[in-house]
Amino acid sequence: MGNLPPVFMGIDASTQGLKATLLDEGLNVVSETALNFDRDFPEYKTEGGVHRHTDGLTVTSPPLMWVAALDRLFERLKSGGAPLDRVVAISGSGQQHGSVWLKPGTGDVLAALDPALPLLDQLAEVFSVDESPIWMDASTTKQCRKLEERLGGAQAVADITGSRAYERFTGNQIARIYEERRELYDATERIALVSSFIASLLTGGYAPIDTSDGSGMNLMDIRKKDWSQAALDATAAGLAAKLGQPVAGHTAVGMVSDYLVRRYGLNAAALVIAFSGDNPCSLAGLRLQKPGDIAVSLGTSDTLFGSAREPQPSGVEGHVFANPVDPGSYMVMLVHQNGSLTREKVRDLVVDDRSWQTYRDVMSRTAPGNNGKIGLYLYEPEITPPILRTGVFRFDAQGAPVEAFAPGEEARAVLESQFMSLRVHAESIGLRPANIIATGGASVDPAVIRVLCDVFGVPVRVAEKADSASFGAAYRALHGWKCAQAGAFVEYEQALAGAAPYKIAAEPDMQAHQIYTEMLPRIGELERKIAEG
Ligand code: XUL
Repeated sequence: MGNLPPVFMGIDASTQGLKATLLDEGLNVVSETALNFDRDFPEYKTEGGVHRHTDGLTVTSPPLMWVAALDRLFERLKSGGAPLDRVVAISGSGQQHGSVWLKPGTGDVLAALDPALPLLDQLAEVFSVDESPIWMDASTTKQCRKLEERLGGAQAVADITGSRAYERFTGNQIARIYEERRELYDATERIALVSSFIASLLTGGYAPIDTSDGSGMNLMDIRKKDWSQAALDATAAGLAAKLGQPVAGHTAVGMVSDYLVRRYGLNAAALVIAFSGDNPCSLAGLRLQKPGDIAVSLGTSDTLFGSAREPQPSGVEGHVFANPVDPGSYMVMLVHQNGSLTREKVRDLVVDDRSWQTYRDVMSRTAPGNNGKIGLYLYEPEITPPILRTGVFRFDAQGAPVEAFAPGEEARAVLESQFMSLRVHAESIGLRPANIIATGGASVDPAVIRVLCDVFGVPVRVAEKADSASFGAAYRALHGWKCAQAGAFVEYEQALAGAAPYKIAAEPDMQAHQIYTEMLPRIGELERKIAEG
């Protein structure tokens, strides 16, 4: 490679597509390419990258499609003149929880790939389960209850694995296949996650699961960062041997295969750094490292995540994962189902022109705290906290239900209750922000940011880049490479010292913050009342 500047590559295997991002050492994009499964691979007949089954609960994707997409991704990079010969490290992000089931001998097939042929031609026969269960699958309630029963309840499962039993979590998906299609389980040598599967295609051998994505399986002891024997035993017999040993997210899991070097001209010295899940990669992409740095992603649903020193898992809500860029801390994540769609519904009720500008004017007729009025807008069943009842629930300052609010009160109420609820539940699993980075569609709206900032009482910065998972994957490639070069762990912050700081979008008004802090207990109480009907 001579003295040419190094390049770091991130591969993002999301539900809907596959993307590559190549960065230089200054973290500038030098090349990018993206494929969409529905559009670019119509032969797999996916919608949004998935197959929804007729039971309404089972959701899968064909793993062979991911193989075909990796072929095409490298072809495009090569034909587009991407500097593949300068890539010194590759890492990646995968949709979490999905599993890839491989027949005995797949490791040997991967090690002996013929560079004259695409991967697709050589890997068509390696899958013992040809439709991979993915995170959207909700078919495993029975297996979830069984796991909780066997381990001593939801809180006990959370205390070990970081989360109560969730339908989409891989262990419960494995349990279902073990129970209902035992012959397929027995015909499987290795169960990979989407992340570790793509890494395996790059190294030409079974790549380990990283502890961060491995935390989304209900199988790992999050403190020991190794499989929990009790969880394995409660899931399926002989499972440890099929999973391999998990490794920390910054670990170099191998070199790129001879296949990639010869077929696409990849640099033979390029390291593959453990792939991880998309949410852990977003944490890396937003450069959250210090406990107290919290990201709030304001999308269809709102996600709040950050790093925490001590795990404080809940048997009701939220997830604790291993931190992908800091083996000494944890990643905590909450998903709030009623996010942007709910805000937009309220906006359309309150302002005729459906604009956020008018919304802001209407909202400014009221003061922070809404004179004690609280409205909970649950158009969708809520995940955090779990509330199946839908509807709009409005209360006066004394907590008595009321039918309607004035437009200004309504406009304010939805934002205040959403963010006060996020704060209540973040605190209940040990997240206390010192800084917030807002991202996602609604993060550009000053009214939204104002309330978010005052509720949490900390400065809010805004990250404009939408695809934090792909950047996170490339940043993790750089981080893992620096650790490998140093022969020791290098702090993530130090590895990314060249990154431009985020701009502050709002500083908190501490008087408003005090009002919200006093209202917090009422939010928790009203949520409990609604959940109980
Ligand atoms: C996280 C989750 C999704 C997937 C796909 O628990 O299920 O965010 O990772 O993005």
